[in-house]
Amino acid sequence: MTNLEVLLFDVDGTLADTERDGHRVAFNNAFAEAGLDWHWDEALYGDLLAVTGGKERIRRYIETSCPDFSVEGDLGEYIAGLHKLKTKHFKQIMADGKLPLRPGVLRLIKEAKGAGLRLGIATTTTPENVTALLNAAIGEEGESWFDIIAAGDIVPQKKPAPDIYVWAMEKLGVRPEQCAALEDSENGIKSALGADIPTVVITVNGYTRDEVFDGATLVVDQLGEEESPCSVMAGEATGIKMVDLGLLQSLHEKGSC
Ligand code: XBP
Ligand code: MG
Repeated sequence: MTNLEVLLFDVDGTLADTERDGHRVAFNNAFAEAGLDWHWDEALYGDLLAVTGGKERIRRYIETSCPDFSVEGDLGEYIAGLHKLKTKHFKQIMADGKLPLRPGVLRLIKEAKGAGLRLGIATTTTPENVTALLNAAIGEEGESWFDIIAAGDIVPQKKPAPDIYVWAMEKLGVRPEQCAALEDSENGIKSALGADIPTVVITVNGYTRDEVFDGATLVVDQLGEEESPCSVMAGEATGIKMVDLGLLQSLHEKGSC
């Protein structure tokens, strides 16, 4: 049996509910600033979330919804410029402080840190976005609570490829059996399982509720707090109010025996 030593957190949808009112709005603000008449409503954005990464998502939209769109020069450079604008708007939305951490996230982070576990981030989002979210939601010391921040284009292939988890574990010098991943999406769990992480807890959100989480250790609606208990949707944990370190350790023990 291998002890649980590291918690690896996804960001969007897991640490905070950032997609609908954060990223989606930032994309639309960037389109407006660039003089484009594109608008991603909630339903369209839900479909586009199948593609991870903002630049990749813009390209998919052009290919599927605006096939005649053309620019002078290189399309990849144009998309990169548009995506920079989007990052600017996302950071502003974070600085406005309207998107808090999801219930139970801060509780679990503090508990794990206090117990001497190491923490990491494994996300497809741009590193600046992670900094902006942690600064706004935790404070300037937020980033320093994490021993590794693995984000964005540092790996060639984004989730569902396992690369970002593999990269984070290599930097931390740990094996998958020492880790648990916290995710919110099908692309996320595929990535974590593809990296051989044995314990994967899913907290669903409005966009991912109906996705398939085969191989998940536990699926809940949120990590939960004393005053807002979680609901278990799949996994061996009946009657729990929240996902805490003790629960993660016992699930990990069972899974890695
Ligand atoms: C979810 C994503 C991200 C963001 C956009 O990331 O797919 O791409 O929606 O971020 P996570 P960028 O792995 O944290 O769930 O526009 O910065 O690429
Ligand atoms: Mg996510």
